[in-house]
Amino acid sequence: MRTELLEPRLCFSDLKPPQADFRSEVIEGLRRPRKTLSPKFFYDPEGCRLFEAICDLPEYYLTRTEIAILTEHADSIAQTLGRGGTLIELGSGNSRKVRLLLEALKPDVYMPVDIAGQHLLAASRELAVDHPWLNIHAACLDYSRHFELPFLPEGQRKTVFFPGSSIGNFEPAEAEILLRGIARCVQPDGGLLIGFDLKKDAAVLQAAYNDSAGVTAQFNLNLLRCINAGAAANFDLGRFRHHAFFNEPKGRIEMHLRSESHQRVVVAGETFEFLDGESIHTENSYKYGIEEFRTLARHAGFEPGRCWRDRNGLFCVHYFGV
Ligand code: AVI
Repeated sequence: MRTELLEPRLCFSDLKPPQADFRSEVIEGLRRPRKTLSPKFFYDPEGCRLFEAICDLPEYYLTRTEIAILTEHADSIAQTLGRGGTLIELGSGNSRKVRLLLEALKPDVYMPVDIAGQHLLAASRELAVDHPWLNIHAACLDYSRHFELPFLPEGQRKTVFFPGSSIGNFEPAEAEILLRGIARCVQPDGGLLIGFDLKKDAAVLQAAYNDSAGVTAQFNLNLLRCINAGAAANFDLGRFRHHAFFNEPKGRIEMHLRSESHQRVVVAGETFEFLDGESIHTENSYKYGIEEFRTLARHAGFEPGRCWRDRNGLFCVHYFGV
């Protein structure tokens, strides 16, 4: 781990996994009988840019709705969480949402955690300018692999902020493991403030992942560009198509990249064959009922606290204690 003090109140720790792990994870996923790639690989600088564009799309209600909930209820959220302590944000991206809570929460330390190092650093620098009183300790790491934050200050109450329904991108069993890791990390008196997308009409969900401007399609296809650059591959982006649908029995949106023809692709020296119409499964986005999510969190060692929802019942921000 490399830790640098960049400014008096801004520290950066780099625990990013090596590039070799990216290649081996990609190859392992493509060797499966049903080809799969992890959605965590979407977020190179271009993927981050495209994701931010998705968040502003009219069909993608998630970000807008969560922001409205955080804005409207910032004070009551702060009352529930308490002031001070360490606020750890998982998948902090541009740190747009935490800005809505910082003045109400006044944490002693804010720790944004993200796998996209450049993006994390830029967002942390901007935040430091806008909140000169705030101690920021940014950590570049893959929180889906190991949930350990070794540099956390001892004896301070810790709250994890995990917005954006990113929990929905984990299989329920993996989500439980991640939540258990978070519960361990915030012991003995901390908690978790988490945003998750609620189950709703399939047409609304389907539209959110098939926007008319085609930004989600670009975001999905950009994954192949990342693999071309980072794993010496020769995917032809024109020969794959974005495909997203709501899988009702599983309660999730599935995103795929469908091969438009029978083709071969070389990745790190290994040849992979794609049949016409065969797909690479690139993302699941699980949608939960509130009780369903509470059950998951209880299994991971949390006690449900307050929750805040929008009037249309689209999205939920929930506090859990340990
Ligand atoms: C980051 N994550 C919560 C988004 C989602 O809705 O599952 C990623 C995304 N994929 C397509 N659009 C947005």
